[in-house]
Amino acid sequence: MNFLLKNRSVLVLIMIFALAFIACDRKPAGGGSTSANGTSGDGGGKKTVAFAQMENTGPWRIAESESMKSEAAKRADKYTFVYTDAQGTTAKQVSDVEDMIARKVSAIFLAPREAEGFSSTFQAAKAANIPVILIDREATGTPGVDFVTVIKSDFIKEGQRAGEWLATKTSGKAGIVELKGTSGSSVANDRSKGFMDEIAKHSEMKVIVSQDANFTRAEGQKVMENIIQAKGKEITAVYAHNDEMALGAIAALKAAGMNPGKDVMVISIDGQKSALQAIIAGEMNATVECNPRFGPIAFDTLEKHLRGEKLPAQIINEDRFFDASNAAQFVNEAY
Ligand code: GYE
Repeated sequence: MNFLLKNRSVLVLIMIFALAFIACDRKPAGGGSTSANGTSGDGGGKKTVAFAQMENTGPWRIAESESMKSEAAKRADKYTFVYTDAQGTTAKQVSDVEDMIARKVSAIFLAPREAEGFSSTFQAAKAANIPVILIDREATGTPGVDFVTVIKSDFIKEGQRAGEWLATKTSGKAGIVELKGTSGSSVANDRSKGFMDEIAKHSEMKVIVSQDANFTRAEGQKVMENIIQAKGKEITAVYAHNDEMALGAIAALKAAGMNPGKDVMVISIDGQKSALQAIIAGEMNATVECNPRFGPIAFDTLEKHLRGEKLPAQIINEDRFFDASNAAQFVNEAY
């Protein structure tokens, strides 16, 4: 009897161990390491973290993507990195994020192309318990509810700084062309607002044409060519929402025999290498920095969130200002 009892308890023990072993071998919900065919989760102790980029054209965005990728590579012991490129289409970006949710990634970084269009995606991520951190642009929703937080520059301040600088350099008198970024983006709205608020303080500063050129050099050039045809010498300044459009405008001004940097002041935002080079060459006047190197702060913020730290609604990057006084000093470190 004693012998039998002992044997039974040994058997029970073996069964418990066997069950525990099976349970351990099974990954928790969303488990499984990333495989070539795309199913993923938190296998092998690593978390799969995804970045939904809106497009990957122009030095700013390429620098942002590179920064995210290289930071993920530095932390490769902890994360498997998934990257998607929506190629300039908000609808594709929404479906990219939906796919990430379906793959049960552990966290999503999103650089939203437009402010609207993501609310149901935020709900789906929330239901799946996947934190979403916005980087570089805002999207409509409540931080701490729809997404964790947003890391970005202060776009209104960028516009104000550009307006203030132009007012000083032109003694408050200018016929300005405004080349706007992608319509529907939080950046374009804020960069316009900040600039307009600032120049409203000067009765002889006027925006004579304001047009969307979608943040690209080619569109900046084309739009500027048409504006030069219509307005010619009325134009004494260009305010572009990014360096790429400013460089397009500079090409158009030069082709029309006008003198960018001298007869026509050119100021923009970003601080990419070719803009600093244009400042050094005297064809562009200034650019407000908007730092694209989000990798370190994005991953640090995610880790704070995973540790349960409370995060602010917005995390604002500190940016510099480049003009003829310091462009040469910073050109080598620019992207
Ligand atoms: O200035 C521009 C890019 O969202 C802050 O988007 C970013 C802007 C940046 O295409 O060059």
